Amino acid sequence: MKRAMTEKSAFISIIGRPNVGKSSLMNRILGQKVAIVSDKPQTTRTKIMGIYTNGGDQLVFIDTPGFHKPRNMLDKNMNKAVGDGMADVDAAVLVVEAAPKFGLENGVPPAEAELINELRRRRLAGVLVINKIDLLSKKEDLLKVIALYSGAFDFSAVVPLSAKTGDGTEILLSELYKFSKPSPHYFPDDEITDQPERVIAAEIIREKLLRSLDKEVPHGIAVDLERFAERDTAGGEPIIEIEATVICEKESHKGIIIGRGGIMLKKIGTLARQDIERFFGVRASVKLWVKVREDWRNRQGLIHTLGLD
Ligand SMILES: Nc1nc2c(ncn2[C@@H]2O[C@H](COP(=O)(O)OP(=O)(O)OP(=O)(O)O)[C@@H](O)[C@H]2O)c(=O)[nH]1
Ligand SMILES: [Mg+2]
Repeated sequence: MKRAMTEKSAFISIIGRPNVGKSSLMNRILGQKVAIVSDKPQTTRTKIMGIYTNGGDQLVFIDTPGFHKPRNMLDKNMNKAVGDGMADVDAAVLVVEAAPKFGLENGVPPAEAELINELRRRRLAGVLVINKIDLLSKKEDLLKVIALYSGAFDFSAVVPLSAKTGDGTEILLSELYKFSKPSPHYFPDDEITDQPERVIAAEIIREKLLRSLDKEVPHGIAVDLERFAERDTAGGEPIIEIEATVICEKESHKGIIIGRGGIMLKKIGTLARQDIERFFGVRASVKLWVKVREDWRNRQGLIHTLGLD
């Protein structure tokens, strides 16, 4: 059968400082959560592909870790993933906040300035997304952000939106379709991410850890998925069995993660199981252990084992 539509594709990377809502935006466009989200900066640690197919158009998004000043080897790997995520794309979406917590009196902040330099160096087209407009109380603030960034780079479009409410995302999509070129789709039309199922499961567990823990504990956490197996129960119902080790940096952190009488770890396991069941559409069981690996974020071998390079 011949296809009536011409297929068009574009690769789009999503860049910006930590916590501005890059992953939220990609999830919102895809209509499904493929990248985890939390209120802690540096939630995303590797580049994550999200594939959006709408009729003849296929937009392949690359969500990247928040670009920040590196403090350890993991940070350096994360910043490198940002660069890798900008290679061979048709355009980049630079995400900033509508009402940033820091002032803009001193011009474009260093993280964004560096990313804009990178756009120039790579001769990449950029679309500016001003996210979190639902939090905006003063319209003038938005105008200031627009003026500041428009003066710093010739963006193809400036789109204020809210990844939370979905307001403005259609406008963004209509701008991004402009980068599509006639080409067969790179991925099957029903595929939405390049992440293997076991990575998705590990990430869901890490999301629950990030959301349940505070202070310096979340940043030093990794999840090592040891078992991901699908089997049928005696009743013939499919179930996914997951066993994972939570890696942390200090004995004191281990205590916090487990909680009094194991209550915290149990809560995290339950929250993760519920999300895993929702994502995969079958029952799941989640068993968690906690291990200390001192300073793992500076050990390339461990970073590699955990798939974070
Ligand atoms: N109010 C509001 N909150 C938002 C919006 N978009 C994202 N957030 C919140 O902002 C926080 C960070 O969102 P993420 O999507 O994880 O941000 P990110 O840019 O991917 O962060 P990193 O992966 O750390 O770089 C979360 O608490 C989100 O719920 C929005 O449009 N409005
Ligand atoms: Mg993210």
